[in-house]
Amino acid sequence: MKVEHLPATATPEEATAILKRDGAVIVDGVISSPEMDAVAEELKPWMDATPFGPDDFSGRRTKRTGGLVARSPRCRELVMNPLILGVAGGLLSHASSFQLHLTQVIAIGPDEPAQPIHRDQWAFDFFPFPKGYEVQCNTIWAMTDFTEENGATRVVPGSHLLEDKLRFKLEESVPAEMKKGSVLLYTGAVYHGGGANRSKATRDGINITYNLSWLRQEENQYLSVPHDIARTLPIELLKLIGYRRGAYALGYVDDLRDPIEVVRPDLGTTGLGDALTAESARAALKQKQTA
Ligand SMILES: O=C(O)CCC(=O)C(=O)O
Ligand SMILES: [Fe+2]
Repeated sequence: MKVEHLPATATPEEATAILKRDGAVIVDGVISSPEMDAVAEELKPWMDATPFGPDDFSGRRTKRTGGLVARSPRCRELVMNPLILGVAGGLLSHASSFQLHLTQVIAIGPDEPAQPIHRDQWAFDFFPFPKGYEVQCNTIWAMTDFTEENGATRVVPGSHLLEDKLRFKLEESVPAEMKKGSVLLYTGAVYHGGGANRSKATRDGINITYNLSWLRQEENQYLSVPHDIARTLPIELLKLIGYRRGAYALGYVDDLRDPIEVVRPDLGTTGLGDALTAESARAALKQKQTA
């Protein structure tokens, strides 16, 4: 039992198939080590200014730094990565669209004990979603190498299809070991948790997650991204952070206006049916590959 690795040349379909089968998959080297160092440099002042967590679940030796769309142009690229969007679109294709759920650097400090094993979808007030109906596609980008010793995320492969509210011992999970620049993808239903950090250095990962557009976002993107910054973002990213309707009508503004009009009045109403879908994510990937 381990988390399967794919090369960065894998197609979204290949990664989605393993994600659906195992509840988790690692794509190696999605960006290079120097590219990740550049991301880390951009994030450092924000991470330095972040306090440690307030409770055992957040981690009292762990720092969680959010607001990454507003704070880090390089993280916007990670959020919009075509391969990742293709996988998210594939996993969540049973709904009409998906959106950005949260952005958060998770820096697990030395001597932090393991986080309790959990499902991320428990954030939705522990609603018992039907088995196989995934509501989230999650990523953790390795900012440092992830090793069992330094607190690599622990995963219970295949557990996305088990009963809800189970309790697992750490020995029943495996560490998602990977190199800096690699990405762990895992579903909202798979049981997992941050590992214990027994090393002398911090384990840094960037948690970027996506969820179905009819659910509430964990990180409030409208308040985390000031309008002055939102105005400057690419349209596809604006839509992804929620400036569009989810399903037919969710999230409209006053007289049935498209929410994107509020920050980009120049665009006018783009109408219904403009949501980011698995299909549009795949088309964007193809466009990038042939460019
Ligand atoms: O940092 C990690 O490896 C995982 C953290 C996690 O699962 C969470 O905070 O929900
Ligand atoms: Fe989690």
